[in-house]
Amino acid sequence: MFNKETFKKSVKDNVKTLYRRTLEEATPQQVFQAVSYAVKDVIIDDWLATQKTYEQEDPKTVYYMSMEFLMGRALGNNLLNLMAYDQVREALEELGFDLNAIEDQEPDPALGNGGLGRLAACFLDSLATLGYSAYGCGIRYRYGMFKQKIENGYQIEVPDQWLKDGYPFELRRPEYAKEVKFGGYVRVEMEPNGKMKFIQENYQSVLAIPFDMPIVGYNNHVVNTLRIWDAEAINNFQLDKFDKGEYHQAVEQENLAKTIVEVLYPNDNHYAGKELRLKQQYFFISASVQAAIEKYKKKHSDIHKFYEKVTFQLNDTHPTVAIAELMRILMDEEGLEWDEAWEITTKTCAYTNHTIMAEALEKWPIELFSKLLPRIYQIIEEINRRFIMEIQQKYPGNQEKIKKMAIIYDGQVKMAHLAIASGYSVNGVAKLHTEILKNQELKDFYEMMPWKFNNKTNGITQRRFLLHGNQPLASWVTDHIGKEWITDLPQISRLKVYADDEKAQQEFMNIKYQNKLRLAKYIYEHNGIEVDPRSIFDVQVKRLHEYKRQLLNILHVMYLYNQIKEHPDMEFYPRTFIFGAKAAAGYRRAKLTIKLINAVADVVNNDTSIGGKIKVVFIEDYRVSNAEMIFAAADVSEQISTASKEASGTSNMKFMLNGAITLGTMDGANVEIVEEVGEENAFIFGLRSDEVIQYEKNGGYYPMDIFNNDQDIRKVLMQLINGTYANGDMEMFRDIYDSLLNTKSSERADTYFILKDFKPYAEAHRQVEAAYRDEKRWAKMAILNTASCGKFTSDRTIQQYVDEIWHLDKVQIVTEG
Ligand code: 26V
Repeated sequence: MFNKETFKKSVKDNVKTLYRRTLEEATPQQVFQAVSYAVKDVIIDDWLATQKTYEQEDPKTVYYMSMEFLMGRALGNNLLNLMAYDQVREALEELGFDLNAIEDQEPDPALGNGGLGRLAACFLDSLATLGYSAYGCGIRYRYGMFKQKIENGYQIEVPDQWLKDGYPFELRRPEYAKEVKFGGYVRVEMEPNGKMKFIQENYQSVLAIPFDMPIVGYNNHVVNTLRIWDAEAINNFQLDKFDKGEYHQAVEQENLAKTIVEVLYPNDNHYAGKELRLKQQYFFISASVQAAIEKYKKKHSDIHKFYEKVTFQLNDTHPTVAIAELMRILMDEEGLEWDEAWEITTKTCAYTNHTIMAEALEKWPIELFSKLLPRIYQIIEEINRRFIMEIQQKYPGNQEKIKKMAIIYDGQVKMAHLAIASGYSVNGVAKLHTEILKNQELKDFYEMMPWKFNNKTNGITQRRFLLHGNQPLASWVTDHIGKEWITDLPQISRLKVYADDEKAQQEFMNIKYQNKLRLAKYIYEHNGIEVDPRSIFDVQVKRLHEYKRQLLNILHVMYLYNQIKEHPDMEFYPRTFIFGAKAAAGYRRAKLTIKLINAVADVVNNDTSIGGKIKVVFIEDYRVSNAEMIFAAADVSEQISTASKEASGTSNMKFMLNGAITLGTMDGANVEIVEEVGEENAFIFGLRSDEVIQYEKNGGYYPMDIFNNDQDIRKVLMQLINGTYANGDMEMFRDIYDSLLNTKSSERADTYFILKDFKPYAEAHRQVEAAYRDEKRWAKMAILNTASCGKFTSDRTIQQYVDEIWHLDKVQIVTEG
């Protein structure tokens, strides 16, 4: 159990042993380290107890395989889940420190890009809190998601050195290291019993070293493990190799190890076909699959029943080589026949699809793939051969089907096809998304194997995004309905009775105001911009991508600004438009959109003639830690993707939890948010997904008609090319102008229907303004949003994965004392 005095002593001892200093002499970073080590000590007992219970009870385990885990800071979250937050805060106060300031010393472990990586982190939290045996398996990137600096309005990428001071919540486990082999060739040998033996030769290999991070469940003593793999050279550089001509190979192995885990690819929804990325994929998958089999064999003698105790969830196609790696180990190392290995594999692996953006589909050139992973490629060829036979059996003579569904076709290995053909489950991440998969993108697969397809609408953890991120609101909720919501979010609907209660409304909006003050202070300190906390905080934070349409948002700001300039006396409720977004380093149009947002901010924020009615703020380096504060302060949640393009979205749920109101399209999980809260408590506009899909089938629409017939829109677009926001430079934003009207390139004009949705969007904004003026109405809507978000907890999502896909056993940890 947690003891304050012991904890204080432990912190003091830690600074002494770690830094040979007294607490008074320690730097803030050193205090953070000392506190975190003391917290880790508290965690270790539960961690051991959890492992022991798992060994005794032998529950089925899910391995959540993911290239990305966007964890965010651990210290505060761990303390909350350990039920030790208040005591530690007091202990530190007694030592003269502020826990919040110490939390701010922690780097954000940012081993992910956006939604997909953050979802993995929420899932780990829910798995531990619900008491399920689970491992997260991933990569310990030396450099996580880049830090974003804004210079002269442009994004600059700066390396994220999250490990430079050492990370206190990880544990190196060299005793579980695994060898991973790349390249070479496969030699086939005939064994005396007539069986073929496949031996990889002349390969390069690296040693995968696991680092474990504790995943603390809420108030239940469960501590699961996130296992991320580091790479080391296998044979430390041997000089005697020099003479044997193996010198080069030794150097190459050394380099391979160094580069393989060097950096997270900062792409989101865009596939680039880089060899190093395939190396990363096979590296962590081979190590993880080996570890899972080794662990299973410690307790079980019959490998045929592997799937009864183990399941692999593949987070998108990035970990899909797990299928072939499992086949390889079962056949080449465990000596199973193809059919036996296939039965086990297909009952072990399940796949989640996270996007329908065609540019994100992973396809590897055969040449590259077979060179890097010769044995794995052979196995995939055989899976493909058999799968094609199945297709032919089901659709005799139908070449079209083979062309559309084959795993290897046109010189490419298609990872999604491999995942669908070889897994027992394929799921989308929101109702609409799953329907689009079944009826459009993956139609042929669905027709052939409908039983594999299912939906698991995403969710988020209320423990990080309310209990930790918005402590005033969390306390208010608990004061009104008790604390059950922390582990049973649907209980939050009991707040509905307060929606019309004037006192509750005032308290709720006052908390929102306090959170807006906190964000205003942050903005002032980071951007030097003064924003009015009484203005409407209208927020769009997410990765920058054309389909998410930050461009629609900023074009609308330009339109509003024009309106105010043209009609200085018009009624206008002050608005603060807040953006936060990283663009992939090579995504030029996305980066130009960031520049445009900052250029508009420069002009609008400094135009004294509009009396501060509009402010535009671009928050630098949007990440999990500042996200928590941003959600808490938002009035309006911008969820304006082109309908059919956003698989789910999860920031929409975090905003809702914090009482922000959705301004959005009928896309992704927005559809289900509206279902829960009612259309009257959200602002919905724009084309529906079926309309978008219909237009796309017909080759698009003519944005030029809109440009010609609508002078407001025309004026805004002309301002992109007349230098209004570019100090007279008429070329700076021309690419954006062209993308909307397509005066040249071969790409379709306005691919994302920005002009088509512009006026409906402006109208929705007018409704937002009217609603906000009516304070009671707004407070009621805000409370109802918080009260209606019960469905969107990742606890519900995980329970559905457990019930409908994984079938795990629930475990209880019994601790001494
Ligand atoms: C895709 C790719 C493609 C290959 C190269 C690098 C790379 C890196 C990341 C991704 C992930 C794209 C998919 C993704 O993040 N999808 C998002 O998943 C969220 C969780 O399900 C969902 O809420 C978002 O709507 C969806 O865009």
